[in-house]
Amino acid sequence: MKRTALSLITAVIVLGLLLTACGGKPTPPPPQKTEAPSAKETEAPAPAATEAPAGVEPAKEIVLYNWSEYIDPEIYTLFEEEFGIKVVEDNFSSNEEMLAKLQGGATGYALIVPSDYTVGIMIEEGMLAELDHANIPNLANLRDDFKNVPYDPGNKYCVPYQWGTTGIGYLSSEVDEPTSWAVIFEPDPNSPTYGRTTMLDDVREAFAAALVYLGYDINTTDEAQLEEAKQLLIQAKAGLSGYDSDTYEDLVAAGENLMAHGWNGDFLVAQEDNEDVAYTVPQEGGVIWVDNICIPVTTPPDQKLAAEMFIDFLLRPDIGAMLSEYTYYASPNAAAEELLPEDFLSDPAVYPPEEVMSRLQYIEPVGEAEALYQRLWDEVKSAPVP
Ligand code: N2P
Repeated sequence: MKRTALSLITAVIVLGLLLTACGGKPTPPPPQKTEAPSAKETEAPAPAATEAPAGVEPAKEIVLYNWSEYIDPEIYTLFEEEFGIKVVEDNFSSNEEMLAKLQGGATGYALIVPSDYTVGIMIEEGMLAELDHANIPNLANLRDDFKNVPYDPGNKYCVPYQWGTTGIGYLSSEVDEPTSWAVIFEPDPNSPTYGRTTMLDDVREAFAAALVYLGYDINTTDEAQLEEAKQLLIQAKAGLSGYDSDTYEDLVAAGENLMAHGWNGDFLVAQEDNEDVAYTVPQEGGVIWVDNICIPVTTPPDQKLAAEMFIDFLLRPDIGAMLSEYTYYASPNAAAEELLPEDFLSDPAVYPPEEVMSRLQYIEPVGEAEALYQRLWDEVKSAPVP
């Protein structure tokens, strides 16, 4: 059992000390392409008051809008015990779903967890509140490179939550390691994976897989390249049992499916149910991402204060370690990393070796081409199975 194997309060601290002594440090992800902020970004509407007005009391309940199975529920219990603040969770399956919901006027979410490129979009659209760092002293625990991510320099709006990669998970007892995305994009009716494979229900992730297989930039805005990627995604449908971003790893662990496009940590957690579940990044490459915890600009001051207290709580070394032990995703928190067990820190599926890192790309905002991606994705989804 990976999730709760250790009593974090005790055993992990001992392990952490041992690790520090051995100098066991994972490889950091490469810096992302830095772009000068666009005119639009610098003109983004000023966020709402960043400091809670004097005398404001934290709200007694806040809602966290998060990806599914992306937090140890025990963290809510510990937070409520200490601060008397209840955290209620609601889930989304993609950045686009979360974004559309907020753009549609949904309020009531004090905390959201967008990926890197979506943070960029939300800052530009003035959708995020500026964080009051005075309420988040544990920001100091972040690893240096996560204190200055290009989409949010200086953690002005968000705090990195977990990071990971996108590749292919498979049942190693039934199929060979998929070394190329061809296993998805050139479906073979004679393969055992035919009809027992899923892809993420996620526009940018799906296009990234197709584009990387074609050898194109995963952030291309070239219409001809995107059209080619669309045709490939339609071709892949013949071998798919569906699109799924929430339960795909469980279906592989159960042997119902044999392969899935998905996120590394989800497959690693599924190894608890079936040790034959494995994860790989195909030779053509894959996606590297950082998810972040942020506060929507519409959040009232009492909820914003409670949300900042929760962010600070997550940044504690023991809570940060608890989070990564549960999700099996890498932590951006240096102090938490020191408490994580050696088998976690040395797992190449969690901390990709340099050879894999060199094949990974970040998804970035594509500006006006976002609508084009969405239209082509709708066409993929509605196309008949070839
Ligand atoms: C957790 C999903 C990970 C989010 N179930 C990938 N950005």
